[in-house]
Amino acid sequence: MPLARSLSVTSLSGLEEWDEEFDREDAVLFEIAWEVANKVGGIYTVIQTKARLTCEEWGENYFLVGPYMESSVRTQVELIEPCNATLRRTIDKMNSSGCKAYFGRWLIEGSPYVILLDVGFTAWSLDRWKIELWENCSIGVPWFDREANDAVLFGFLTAWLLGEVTLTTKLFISVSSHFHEWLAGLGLVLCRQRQLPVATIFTTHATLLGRYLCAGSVDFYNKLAEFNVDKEAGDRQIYHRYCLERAAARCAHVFTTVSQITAIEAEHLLKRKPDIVTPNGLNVKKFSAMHEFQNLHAQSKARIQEFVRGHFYGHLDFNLDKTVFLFIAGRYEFSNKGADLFLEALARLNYLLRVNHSEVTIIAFFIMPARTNNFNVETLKGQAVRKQLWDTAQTVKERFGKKLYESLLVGQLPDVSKMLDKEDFTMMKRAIFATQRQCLPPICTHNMLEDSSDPILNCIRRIGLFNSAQDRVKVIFHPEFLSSTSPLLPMDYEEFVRGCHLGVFPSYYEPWGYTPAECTVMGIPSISTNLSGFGCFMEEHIADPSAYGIYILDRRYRGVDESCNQLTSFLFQFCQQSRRQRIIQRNRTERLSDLLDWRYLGRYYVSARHMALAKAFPDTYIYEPQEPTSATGFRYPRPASVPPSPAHSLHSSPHHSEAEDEEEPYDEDLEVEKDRVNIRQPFNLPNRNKNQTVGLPEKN
Ligand code: G6P
Ligand code: 1S3
Repeated sequence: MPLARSLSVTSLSGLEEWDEEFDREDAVLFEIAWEVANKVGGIYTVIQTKARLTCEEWGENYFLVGPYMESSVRTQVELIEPCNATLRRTIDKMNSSGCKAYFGRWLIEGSPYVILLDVGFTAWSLDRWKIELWENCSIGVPWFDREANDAVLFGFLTAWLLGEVTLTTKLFISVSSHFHEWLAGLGLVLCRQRQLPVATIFTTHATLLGRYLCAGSVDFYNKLAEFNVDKEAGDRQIYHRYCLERAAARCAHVFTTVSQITAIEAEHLLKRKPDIVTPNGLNVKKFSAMHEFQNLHAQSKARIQEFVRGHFYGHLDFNLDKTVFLFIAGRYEFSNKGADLFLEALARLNYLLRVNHSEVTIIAFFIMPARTNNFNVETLKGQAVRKQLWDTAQTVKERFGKKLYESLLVGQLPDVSKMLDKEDFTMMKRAIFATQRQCLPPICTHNMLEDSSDPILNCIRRIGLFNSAQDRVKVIFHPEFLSSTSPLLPMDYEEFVRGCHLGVFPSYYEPWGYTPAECTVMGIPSISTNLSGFGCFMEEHIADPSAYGIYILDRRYRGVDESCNQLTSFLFQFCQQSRRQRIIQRNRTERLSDLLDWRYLGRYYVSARHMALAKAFPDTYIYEPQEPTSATGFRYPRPASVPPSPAHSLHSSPHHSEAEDEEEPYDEDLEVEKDRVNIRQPFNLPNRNKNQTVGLPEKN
C-alpha cells in the first residue's frame, strides 16, 4: 500500500515559480552511464535498446546522463534547450561555474533526453576532487590511470548535477538514479555521502576483478569464495578502481547485476549479494510476414557466399551450397570469449569431417577487433578477381545473347557450337588464368600489427588450419567490426549474422552475452555456455534448449578437454543437419524472441526502481514484489512438433538425408503454429500512457 507523502504539494507557497517544472505528481529518473551516446561495449546496447521502453514508461521525466564525446554527439545527438526550468537552471548554474553540460535528444528509438557532461573541460578540478575523494571516502586514485581519472571527473559532475536538481525539487519530486558499472559508480557514492534525497541503483555488468582473474589462468569459479580480493586487486594494480566499484555496490539502495552467475560472482568479489537480477533485453523486430527472417537469411547468405567466392578464388573446390557458415564475434578477449576453445574444436571437427568423408565444408569467421594496418593485398585482390570473373561472364553473356537474338530474328534456331567465338574464349581463358594463385587463401583479412604474438593467429599456426584444399574447416579472421561501407565485406553486423548458420560463443567469462541473444532474435541458432548469463537464463526458461537451436556448452562441471569435445560434437551434429532441418530449427529459435524482448525483461528494471524508491523514501513508497520467482516463472516447453522425419527424434539434429527432405512435403506454417507460445500472456506489462509515472507505486 502506498503511504501518504509527508508534505502536501499544494500547501507550499510560491508554487507559481514551478509552473514549467516537472509534473509534481511524478518521479524523475536519471540513468547514468559512460556508454550513453558513446559506443564502447555491451552497456551501450543495454542503454540504447532499453531507451524506447523506459521512455514509454517515464515520458518526459527520463534523462540519460553520459560523457560528452564530440564525435558521437555530432552523429547521434540533437542538442536542444533544456526541457524544463529546473534543468535549465541546473545546467546554467553548472556552466557558469566552470563546466560544460549539454542538453539534447539522443536520436535512437524513443528519442530520450540526454545530459552530456564534458569531463575534459573540468579536468582543472581533478586534483581538488581527488583530495575530496580521499578525505571523504579514503579512495586514492593514481595520476597515471586515465580511465579512473575520467571516472572521478564524471562522478563528481553527476553528483553535482543531481545535487542541483534535488535542491530545487526535493519537496515534491522523487528522484531515482540508476548508475551503470564502476566508471559511473562514483556519482552514486557521492550522492550517498552527501545525503542527497535520491533513490540509487547500481548495476554491474561484469566485475573488474572477475574479468581480470578470468583472463589469467586461475580456476575462477571453483575459487570464488577463497580470493583475497584486496590483494588480487592490488596485484593487478586496479585496487583504486576496485574500491570505486565496491563502494558503489555497497552504497546503493539497490544493487543489481545482469545474471545469476554474475550475482554469485558479485557476492564474493564485491561482498554484496545483488538485490535483484536485471537480465539484458533487446528490441525485437516483428515482421508482418512470419517467414520474412528466413528470406533475409537467404539474401544475406548469398552476400557472404559472394565474399567467399572472392576470398577462396583459385581454391573453390568445395560446394558452396553445402557450406555452413559459423561465426564468433565480440571484444577480443581470447580466452574469456572462448575463441581458444572454438579453434581447438574446429581442428577436431576438421578431422571428423575428413575421416567421415563429409561433403560439408565449414567456414568459421572470427570477428574480433585487433590492431591492424588495414586490409591486406591478397584479400583485396580476391574480391577484385571475383569482380573480374563476374564482369567477364557478363560480357560473354551479352555477346552470346546478341547472337542468339539475331539468329531468332531470322527465324533460325542458333547453332550452339558457333555461339562463342575465339575472342570470347580468349577473354574467358584470361580471366581463368587470373585466378591462379601461389598461396593458400588467407586466414586474416588485415595486416596485423602484432602478427607474431596475436593469440588467434598463433593458435591457428599451432593447430594447422591453413585453408588448404584437404581442410573441411576453413577459417577467416576479420579483426575489425563489420561495416556496410567496407570494400571487402560490405555488410553490417546484423546482415552478417542473419546470413550465417550458427553463432559460436563458448565464453568462459560472460556476465550476459548479447551476441547469442542477438542471434536468437534473428532466428539464428547459437552455442553459448553455462558460464554465461545468457546460457543460464535460457536453460532456466526452456525445457529443451537445443531443440530450439540454443546449444549450451557445459564449461562449469567439465574440464577444458571435455568441454572441447562437447563443442566439437555440437558442431558435428549441426553439420549433419539437412537444409529442411536447419529451416525448422531457425523457426524455433526465432520463436524465443519474446523471451529476450525488453517488453518482457524490462519488468526487472521496474522492480529495481520500486525497491530503491521504497528504501530511499520509506514514508512515501512501499515495495511489493510482483515478479514471478524462477520457480514459478515462464518455461518454454519442448516443441510440440518435431521434424517429421525421423519420427522419434527428440533433439533438433536428427540425421537423415537430403533426399528424404525433398520427398516429404513440409508445412512450415503448421509447424510454426503448433509450437508458437505466447510469452506475453503470463505476465503482461501494464499499458501506460506516455506521461504516466509508469512502474511506480501509486502515491497519495
Ligand atoms: C531460408 C529461405 C530458403 C532457403 C533457406 C536456406 O529458409 O527461405 O529459401 O532455401 O533459407 O537455408 P540454409 O540453412 O541452407 O542456409
Ligand atoms: C559486458 O560487456 P562485455 O562484452 O565486456 O556487459 C554486457 C552488457 O551487460 C554483457 O552482455 C557482457 O557479457 C559483459 O561483457
